[in-house]
Amino acid sequence: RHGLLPSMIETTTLIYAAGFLGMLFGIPPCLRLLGREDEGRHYGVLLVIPGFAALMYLLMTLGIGEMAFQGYDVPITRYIDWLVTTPVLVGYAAYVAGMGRGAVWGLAGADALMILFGTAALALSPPTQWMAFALSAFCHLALLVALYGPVRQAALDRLPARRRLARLLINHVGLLWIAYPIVWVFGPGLQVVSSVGIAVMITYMDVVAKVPYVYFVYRASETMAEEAASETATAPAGPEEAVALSP
Ligand code: RET
Repeated sequence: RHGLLPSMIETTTLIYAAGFLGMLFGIPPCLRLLGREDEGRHYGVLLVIPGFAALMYLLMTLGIGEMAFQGYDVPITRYIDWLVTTPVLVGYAAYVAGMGRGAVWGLAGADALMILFGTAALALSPPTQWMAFALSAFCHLALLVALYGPVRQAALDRLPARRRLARLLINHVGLLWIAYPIVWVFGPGLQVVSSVGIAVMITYMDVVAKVPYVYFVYRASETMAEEAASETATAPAGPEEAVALSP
C-alpha cells in the first residue's frame, strides 16, 4: 500500500467505522420515540433499525464476518444486518399505511426471502448464482408491486400526517432500494467493481436507507398523535350534537 493511510489500517476498516458512526445518529430519535405511542402501540421496533445495523458495522470494523465468495470479499454481517433490519423497514412502512397484521408480516417475510436468496446467490458459483439472484429480484419486484399497489392505496384512507409519512416511507424504500441489486451485479456478481468500491457504496446506501427513515417517523410522530387525538375528540359527535350546535 502506497496511499496516505497507514499501512496497518485497511481502507474498509475506515469505511465501516464511518458506517458505524453514521448508524449511531439514528439511535437518539428512536430513544425519544420510546416515550411516545402511536394508536396505543409503542415505537420500540424502530430501534432495531439503527441499533442492529450499528452493531453489525462495529463487527465489520473489527473485521469479524469477513468472508470470500468466489474469491470476492463480502462481510456476511452485511447480510445478517439486512436480514434483520430490512423486514422492519418494509413492514413498518406497511403498518403506517394501515395494512393489517397479516399483510405486514407477509411483506416482512417476502423481504427476508429476498435477502436469503441474495445470500444464496453469494455462496453459489456462476450459472446457479444467477438463478438465486433472479429469485431474490423476483421477491424485490413483488415488494415494489405491493408497496405501490395495496400499501399506497391503504395510505389514502389515513389522516393527513399519517398519509404523508406512509407515502414518504414507501418512496424512500421503493426508490433507494433499486440501487442494491444493481450494485450487487457489478460487485459480487460480475466482480467488475472491487469489494472496497462496493463497501463504500453499500455503506453510504445503508446509512441513507436507515437514518433518515427513523427521523421521518420521529418528525411525524407528534402531528400524528395530535391528529389522532382530535379525531377521537370529534368523532363521537353524532347527529344529535350536530342538531344541538346548529342555530
Ligand atoms: C441483493 C442481491 C440479489 C438481488 C436483490 C438484492 C436486494 C437487496 C436489497 C437490499 C436492501 C438493503 C437495505 C439496507 C439498509 O441498510 C440481495 C443485493 C434484489 C434491496 C435497504
